[in-house]
Amino acid sequence: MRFTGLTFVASVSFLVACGGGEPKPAANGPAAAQPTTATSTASYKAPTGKIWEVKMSGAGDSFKFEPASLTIKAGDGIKFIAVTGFPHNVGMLADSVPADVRAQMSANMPTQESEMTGPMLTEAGASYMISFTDIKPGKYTVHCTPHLMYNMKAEIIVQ
Ligand SMILES: [Cu+2]
Repeated sequence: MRFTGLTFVASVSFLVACGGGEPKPAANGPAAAQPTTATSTASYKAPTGKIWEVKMSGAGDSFKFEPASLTIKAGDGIKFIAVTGFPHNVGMLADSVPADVRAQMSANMPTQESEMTGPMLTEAGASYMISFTDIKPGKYTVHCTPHLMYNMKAEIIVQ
């Protein structure tokens, strides 16, 4: 009886933790199966510099970030504010973020709906802040998922 029960539990753990991959010691459990070890090492770093504002608006088939290009300094923050034409969101274009920046960028984008994508802003005045503290200088692109087909994008140049 007892032996049968343990065997059953061990089999289930194996299926859940490994999903067909190579066998691993059951002692480490599902926590050890997380593939995102690089991402989990960074923690949120609040802005220490200027807070910029970018408006998100739209009507008809024209949706935009204003300004659509912004030059900031590492340590600044950008507050994206829905004005009209919502719902909007702010997603960091993954291709614009070098591999060695992703962990910190992701950590600096709280409340994500998917990787480096903020929550939906559904009313006027709703906002989403991204901190650029400890973000390497470079050119980053954000887009709005609901209005991708209208090319709703902005370029953030971090100096
Ligand atoms: Cu939008």
